[in-house]
Amino acid sequence: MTASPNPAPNPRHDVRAIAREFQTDGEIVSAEPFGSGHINDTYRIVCVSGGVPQRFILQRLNHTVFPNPLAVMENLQRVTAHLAERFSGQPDAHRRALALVPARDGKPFHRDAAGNFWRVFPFIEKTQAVDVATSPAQAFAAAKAFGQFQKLLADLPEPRLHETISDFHHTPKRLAALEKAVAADAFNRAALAKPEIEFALRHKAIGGALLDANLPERVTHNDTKINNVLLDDATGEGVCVIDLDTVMPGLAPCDFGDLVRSAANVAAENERDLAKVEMSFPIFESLLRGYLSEAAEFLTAGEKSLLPVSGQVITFELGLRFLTDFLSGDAYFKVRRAGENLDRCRVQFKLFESIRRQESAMSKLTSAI
Ligand code: ADP
Ligand code: GN1
Ligand code: MG
Repeated sequence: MTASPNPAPNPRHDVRAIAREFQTDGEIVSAEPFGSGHINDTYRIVCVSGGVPQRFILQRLNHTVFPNPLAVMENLQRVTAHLAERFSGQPDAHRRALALVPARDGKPFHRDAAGNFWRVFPFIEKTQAVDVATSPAQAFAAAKAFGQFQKLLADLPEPRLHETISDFHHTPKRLAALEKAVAADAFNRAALAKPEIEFALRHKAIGGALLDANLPERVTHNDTKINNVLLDDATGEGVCVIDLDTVMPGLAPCDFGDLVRSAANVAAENERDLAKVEMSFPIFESLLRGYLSEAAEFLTAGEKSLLPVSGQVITFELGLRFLTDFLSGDAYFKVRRAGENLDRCRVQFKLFESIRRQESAMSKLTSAI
């Protein structure tokens, strides 16, 4: 399934005028909402210079979600520069690392009069982002790209990256946030989500499975859903890892777990027919093989042994986050319809059960590789 357009471009933003604040050549001939990310406002811009069109991504950083935009931009500059250096000299190097187009004043972002932070990236041509993996080969390619991403960033020079969202994958704190939202019930929605709230409390024990394992801190992506890697139209290979706002210190199995959550679910993230939701074992196997094709050389035995449970943890955690957002009036994740965050939560909890049922098979396979 190819990423569908974002539903609600914000009419308050004059995106063409904002695009003109960046060092792009020529006349801006179009600016359309693009992609299906849940957080930022993303537009595809076409500039024409000397009759030649060139495409860019123009994006407003969601500063409600990322309270320190300068820290995000600093991380982004360091990470993209490091990746560019690591890919330099290799075939297709210019498509492999996300790059920033500077603003006219030389800064890596433009701040508009309302205080919004905007940035521009060259559009990575001849690629697609998919919301659901359509084949094991596609899952392998995506997981390999994220494994390579962790590998290439292992020697990012000091200092430690900023934590752009604190406790992002701290599942017990996510549960505490849910409990707070239930107690406040600010939108009178708790009664609509009684079974889901009970489910969350019943399964809280899974929350510490990665955090309590004393794993090494690494530079991780933290948002490895499958539509955050661009796949080559011709070869299907993972070309470029994108959406780098959450790249920060983290745990390697969290990245693998989010891949399982997003790519091994055969149904859409907001599917209403829960009978369709399950984890595909062949996709899991391809994710594992793809990820390990790059990560096996640096993972510790402890990290590797937690890969089979990581999908459960991150799926449970995202279920908590969707539920909390539903109860809090949909302030965090973009929604296209009323109740969408509750539907998304139900999908995650159903998927969690499916992943859990397959735990011993996943462990057996992981030990055998
Ligand atoms: P969000 O944080 O809202 O998910 P993303 O940075 O992931 O925002 O961008 C949303 C979507 O825009 C991506 O899933 C992808 O489809 C598309 N996209 C983002 N950057 C690029 C790029 N440089 N080239 C091509 N497509 C891109
Ligand atoms: C968000 O930005 P996007 O759409 O790639 C979210 C992830 C969730 C994901 C669920 C910064 O990712 O944590 O797993 O939605 N990103 C942030 O689809 O919260
Ligand atoms: Mg994204």
